[in-house]
Amino acid sequence: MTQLITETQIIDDKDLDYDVIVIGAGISGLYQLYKLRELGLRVKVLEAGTGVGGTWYWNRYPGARFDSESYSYGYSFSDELLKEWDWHEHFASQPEILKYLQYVSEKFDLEKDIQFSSRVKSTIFNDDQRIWTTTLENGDFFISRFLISAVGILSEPTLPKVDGIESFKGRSFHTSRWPHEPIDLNDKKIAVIGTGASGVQTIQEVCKVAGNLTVFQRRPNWCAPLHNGTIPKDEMEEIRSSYKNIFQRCWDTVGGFLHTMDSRGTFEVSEKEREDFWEHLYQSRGFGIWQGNFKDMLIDPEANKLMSEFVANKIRSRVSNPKTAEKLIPKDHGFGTRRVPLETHYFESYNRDNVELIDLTETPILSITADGLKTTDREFEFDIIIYATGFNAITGSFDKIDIEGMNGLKLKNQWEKDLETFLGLQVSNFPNMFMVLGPHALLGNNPRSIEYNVEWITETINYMRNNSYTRAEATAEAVQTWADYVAEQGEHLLSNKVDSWMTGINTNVEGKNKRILARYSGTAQSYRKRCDEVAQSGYKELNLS
Ligand code: NA7
Repeated sequence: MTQLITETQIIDDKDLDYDVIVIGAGISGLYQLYKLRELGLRVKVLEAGTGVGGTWYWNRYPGARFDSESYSYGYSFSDELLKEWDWHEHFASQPEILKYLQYVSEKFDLEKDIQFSSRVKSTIFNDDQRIWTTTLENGDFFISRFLISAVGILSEPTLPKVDGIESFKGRSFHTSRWPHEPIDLNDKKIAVIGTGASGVQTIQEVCKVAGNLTVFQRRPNWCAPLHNGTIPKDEMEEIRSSYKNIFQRCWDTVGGFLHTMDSRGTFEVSEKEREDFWEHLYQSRGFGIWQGNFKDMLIDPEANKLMSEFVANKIRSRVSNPKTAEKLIPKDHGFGTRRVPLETHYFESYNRDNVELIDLTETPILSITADGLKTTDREFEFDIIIYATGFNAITGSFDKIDIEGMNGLKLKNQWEKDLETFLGLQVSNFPNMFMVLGPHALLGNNPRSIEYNVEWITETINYMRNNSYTRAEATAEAVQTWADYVAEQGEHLLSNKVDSWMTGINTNVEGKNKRILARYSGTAQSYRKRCDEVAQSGYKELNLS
């Protein structure tokens, strides 16, 4: 009887506002919309920004650009798009990337189903009716069968936990909240706090025009040369004719990059061969030095130590002041165990007269003041403060939304206890919610992972509709098995033994001080194999009904 009542309460598809609500209009959300439309579904994408682009809409700081080769990062799904779009740099800058995503959106007429300036405040699942009710900050709400988060893994910026941030009289910006209008940096006294990938890109650009640039560094990162270059028309034609191979290569590598680990071990070659290989990688474009190094470099501490010393010597050779050079060499983690920022004359920035490096481990920041910043050692005056202080990564954008699943359970609370998902795509207790790049999904060269995630989710929804299913919820056993697998795959990696956003650490966020496995760190092949098996078995682990 209960069963019958529950059945009759399930809201009919025609009474829904939409079949699917997608949160976010970045690379994930745009493609998700495109794919769901192919199924003939009614989809609404809710986007907080005023335009498409996600990460590439928000991160407008000077110098923002890809660290993956442009042609390996764009969408692969449309031959027409590949034919039409020309990349102008091997590693495109933010304005070009944003233009690309706007082009995609226009070409496929996506905007008509995207509602901008619409930040989602809450979303609640009703199990009797099998619907999600998603409410915006302005109070508008939408009822849908499915909810798909496409919120990005690095989209919730965090500021340092120091006093006085509000009191600063000059202008200040987080890198990912850079204003849309041009900012005059010429001859200004500028501070950059933070030396991750965003800080490095900002510093090497801003130093060229600033009157004075003071860099506040807590911990240095291992950076390596990007070796960017323009792509002349004829080279672009060559790239275009190789797209099939390019995407096949990305499909075949463990992280979806064009680079993959060398089959040799560090100690299987002579010292000369090793040095020559590293020199070659250091002179080569992109992530090869990180993702295409000896196969044991990110696993074997001794191999990693040797590689780190190689890069340390490069830094020493590029920075004139030996004391500054030592400060720029990481001492608390080995090369490649945190995300490697790729740089262009970053280290040479510190040879300029207008650039000063402040080591916050020696003289921590006490407060931001009306005129600038105060450390334990000095007071500084600035016109502009740039916070390149990172993100509440992976779960931050979920935490920002009040997501309520079965029996009033909040996603935030569930994940605070155990950060667990099924394939990074679903969470138990949150039926009909799918995630693109959720925790423990495949990361790497993200657009490659995004395309795979989006296609898997689309197929799943298609299967449900074809079989008249209206509810999908990952079983607790399936979630546990995936959590165990993620733990096992991550065990041997040195990167999981250091503090970084990849291990869930952010000193500016309450409770994010304990290392966890925030990402899946196995291979793309084993990730996709597992997802494919789930689909082929008729989604048993999703408990469809
Ligand atoms: P990251 O890589 O998280 O870097 C943030 C930087 O800010 C890092 O150097 C931090 O030092 C520093 N930081 C954070 N909080 C503080 C405080 N309170 N005081 C001083 N310094 C601080 O973020 P990014 O935006 O650079 O890059 C994120 C990802 O985007 C990147 O990995 C790419 O995948 C693209 P710490 O190392 O914590 O000592």
